[in-house]
Amino acid sequence: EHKFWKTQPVIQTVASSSSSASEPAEGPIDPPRTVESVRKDPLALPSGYEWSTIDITSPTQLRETQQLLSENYVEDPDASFRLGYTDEFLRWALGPPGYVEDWHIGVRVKGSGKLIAFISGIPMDVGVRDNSFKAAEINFLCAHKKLRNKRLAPVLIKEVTRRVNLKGIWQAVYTAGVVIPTPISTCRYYHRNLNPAKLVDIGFTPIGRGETISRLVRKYALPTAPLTPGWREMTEADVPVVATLLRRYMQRFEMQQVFATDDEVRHWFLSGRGTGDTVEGRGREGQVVWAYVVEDPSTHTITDFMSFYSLPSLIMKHPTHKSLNTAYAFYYASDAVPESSHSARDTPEDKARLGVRLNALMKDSLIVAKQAGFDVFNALSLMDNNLFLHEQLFGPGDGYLVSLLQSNEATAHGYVSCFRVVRQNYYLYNWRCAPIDGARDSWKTK
Ligand code: YNC
Ligand code: MG
Repeated sequence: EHKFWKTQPVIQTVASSSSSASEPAEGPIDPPRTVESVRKDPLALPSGYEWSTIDITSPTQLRETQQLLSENYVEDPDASFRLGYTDEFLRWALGPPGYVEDWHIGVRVKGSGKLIAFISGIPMDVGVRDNSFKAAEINFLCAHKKLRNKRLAPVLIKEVTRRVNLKGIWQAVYTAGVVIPTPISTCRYYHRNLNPAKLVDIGFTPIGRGETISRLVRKYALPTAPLTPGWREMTEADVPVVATLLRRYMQRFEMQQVFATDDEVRHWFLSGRGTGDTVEGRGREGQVVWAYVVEDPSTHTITDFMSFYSLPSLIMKHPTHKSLNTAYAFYYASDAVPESSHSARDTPEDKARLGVRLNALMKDSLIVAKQAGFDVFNALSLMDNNLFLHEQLFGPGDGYLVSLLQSNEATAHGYVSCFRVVRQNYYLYNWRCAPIDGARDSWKTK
């Protein structure tokens, strides 16, 4: 069992809660090391393959990576949907301030040069309870379908670890649909239907007995323009105040991405906005991230911030529909929380006040996403999302499409069937810590 993972500095077993007094403190699992002690030469690959660092500023190399992922990355169990990362998305996700080119790692076939595997890291500051540390966020681990079950993944993981260690960084964060040793947190996906006719047509939303498309259309109908006074697109000038609002809000959670610099805020919320002209309500050509603020019309104070990103899924088995246009809730912040509050210490009044605000923000996000042509809006059960998921008609991903098709109850609750990753498991590498309740967790994977 877990021949590879049992050799790694990860939490191996969940400690029993009764023994918490005798538990070691939160912190690194491995003893401290120096960069000099890190091996200098790359891990050995099976013969016929070679390492190849991917330069994300090269359109050709970006395209090769996009191609590998679009044919071989995460899909649902019957291969109906596959995550459809675009070139623009990869440039955004892999290129934050201070990114290390060396951490974008490809494997090619010697001779032909064909890219057959990939893994990436980006630098990230992580906060876990009372600690914060530099880490790598590991993502986009992918091996070509013909090279599965050959123990290539452990080689990729060890190589990215080596390259991260060479920069004096000893911790990492990552998420996966699979359960390996040992999740520190688990979140569930929720889906909000924006385009009932299409979602039914492609088999994403089941239509129960006694249900009709027109009833679903009525149920999920939205106004055509945002409702909150002062809601507008975030601009460059908003970066410092959004950064302040976000840093304060993130302290509510037990584990977070720390936005240490304003440049990171600028990157994550403004750089992925595409280059083309805005088509009224429909976004720009190649737009990945969508970010909004609420500016109080009388005081001109920025009171709230909201964002989501676009990650389409490829529809594999439908004659006409090829892409499911999916928006994913990203970071948000609001001043409707007490100063230096923690979500676990909210009073019922705090929760009620914040709930009103977040419902308004999410509703406006759904409205702009619908206007921009998104079919479905996804959100995880983390941060303060539980305050709006139900009211905004999000349904939990279930993954059991067939059984849902027979179940009236499911559609009555507005459930939308899930895209493979029903749950997202959160992991830390070389960091021991007690489990974190999903809702206390606010680091968003892409
Ligand atoms: C996975 N997703 O358990 P054991 S998520 C981690 N994350 O090891 P083989 C995984 N480990 O159990 P295959 C994993 N999937 O024997 C498998 N493993 O100890 C482990 N899918 O290797 C697995 N992308 O090469 C087992 O498996 C060992 O051929 C088996 O390849 C796996 O990006 C994979 O879902 C994922 O392309 C490449 O299935 C392949 O199946 C594939 O025989 C479709 O590997 C795409 C997909 C995964 C998306 C993601 C996060 C990855 C995190 C990796 C861990 C990072 C650790 C921190 C490193 C830096 C440290 C510092 C400092
Ligand atoms: Mg393999």
